[in-house]
Amino acid sequence: MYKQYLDIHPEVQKALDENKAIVALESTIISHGMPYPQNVETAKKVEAIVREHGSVPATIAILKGRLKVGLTDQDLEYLGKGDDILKASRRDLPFIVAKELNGATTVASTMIIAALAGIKVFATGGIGGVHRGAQETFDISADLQELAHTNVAVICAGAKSILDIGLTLEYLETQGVPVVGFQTDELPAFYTRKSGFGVDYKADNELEVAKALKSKWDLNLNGGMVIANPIPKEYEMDFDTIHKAIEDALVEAKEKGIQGKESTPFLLSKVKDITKGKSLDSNIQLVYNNAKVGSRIAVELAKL
Ligand code: PSU
Ligand code: MN
Repeated sequence: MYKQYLDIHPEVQKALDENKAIVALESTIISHGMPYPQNVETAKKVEAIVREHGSVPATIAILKGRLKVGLTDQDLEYLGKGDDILKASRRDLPFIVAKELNGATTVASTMIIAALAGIKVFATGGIGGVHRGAQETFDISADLQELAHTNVAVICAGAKSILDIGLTLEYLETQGVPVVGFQTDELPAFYTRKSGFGVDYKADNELEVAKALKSKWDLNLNGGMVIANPIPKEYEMDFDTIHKAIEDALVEAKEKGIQGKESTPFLLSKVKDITKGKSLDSNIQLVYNNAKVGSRIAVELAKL
């Protein structure tokens, strides 16, 4: 049934047929997470890095209601520039598809579409989580529920402190989602390598992650896994600088009454302005690093 909604790029379909390594990539980061033209340049380079490390990239988005798995450069350009691209999480999919609209997929909806296509590994920058103040606002990203249920591994750079990292970890524990540190005992905090929070397990290499994924899914333990890969040291931001920028951005969001799906894009863009673009440079580099590790994990998984 669902197949009639999917457009799988021939290169991705070939890789699926031959059981080759594939890495899914999201599009909210392109349309709502970074400014033009850096967003499109980054999206193209991420695909190139995935290839360099042995996997086929499959960037996911919804174009005129079609669930696209694998995009052309023109599609990427359109997602980066277009002004009619909705941020599409799980709850948005039915209407975007039925009304034949355009949607940039979040971590949650990218996982859904990747799973429909049969892709098991997905690399991105950061996942959504439990927002600070969620005790009152109830702002908890749908990404966490998706991780609880959908069988896709997500390689990210940890949780940034626009979120309540402690509550995000509690939520993931309750939902049975393993949080794995890639070559680290400490959960990275996106722009920085340290967060002050530990991970559940440390993986020393890609094969270890692949084996744990295979065990999880062989045992019918449905759901995803968070593989937290720290930003390379040379691109890390100063902890106090980024912390202050995030605090200021949060104050402004509150004053302006920003909420719901606008919250994450607003905070990312404010933090970028406050840091005079430095946070964007870090953001781009950590995504590249995740594309590399994600690609290598997919290669190992395809061999098991
Ligand atoms: N974190 C980033 N960049 C992003 C996002 C998160 O550093 O672009 C996007 C991802 O697509 C993620 C979404 O799934 O924001 C979470 O949004 P929300 O909190 O509204 O669920
Ligand atoms: Mn939210």
